[in-house]
Amino acid sequence: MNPQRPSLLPAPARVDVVDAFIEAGETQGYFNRVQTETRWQEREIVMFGKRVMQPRLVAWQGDPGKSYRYSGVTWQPDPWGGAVAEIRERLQEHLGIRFNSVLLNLYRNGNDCMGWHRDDEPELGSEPCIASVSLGAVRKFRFRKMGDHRQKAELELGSGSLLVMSGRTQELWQHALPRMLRVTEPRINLTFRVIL
Ligand SMILES: O=C(O)CCC(=O)C(=O)O
Ligand SMILES: [Mn+2]
Repeated sequence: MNPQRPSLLPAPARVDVVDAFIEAGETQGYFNRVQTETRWQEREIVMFGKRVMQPRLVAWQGDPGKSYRYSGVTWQPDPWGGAVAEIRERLQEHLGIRFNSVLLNLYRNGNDCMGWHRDDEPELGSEPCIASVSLGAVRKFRFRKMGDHRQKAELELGSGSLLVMSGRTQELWQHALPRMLRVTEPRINLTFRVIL
């Protein structure tokens, strides 16, 4: 995939980026449709023993029965939204992978974020391929190596971009979406996954 550009992370991890997976003329339409078609939820999570609101809105869509444990909560998927289903078809054409679920995040502004984590839940299997499509505000995205946080990488994810994490990325690296307080516009991110 995308042989012009080498993987952002060294093997056996693998990260590929396509800047305009969704063309510029289509991104605003997709953003609006995904925003309105999705049942967004504001969730409470427990952090360091305290109950706090997650700093973003979230939703989960997928094939029936593909439930998913995330932050200690078991989610039953909502049905595929129209725009999200179209993006899933495009990903199948591009990657040859039929994703059966997607986690949706709505970052209302630069104050919303996602902390360091790995997408390494057992239901994703070993060496999962996770396809992340971004719409809206440009945000930084960071990686750091497990066991040696001095090894790191950073990139900007613009509207319409596709980031694909595969190989042993989830085992060896964490990723995060940091706060960017000067960002005032919202961003939607869709991480498509195959749940076994
Ligand atoms: O918003 C992003 O780009 C990252 C989302 C993410 O890492 C996740 O949903 O697991
Ligand atoms: Mn993640």
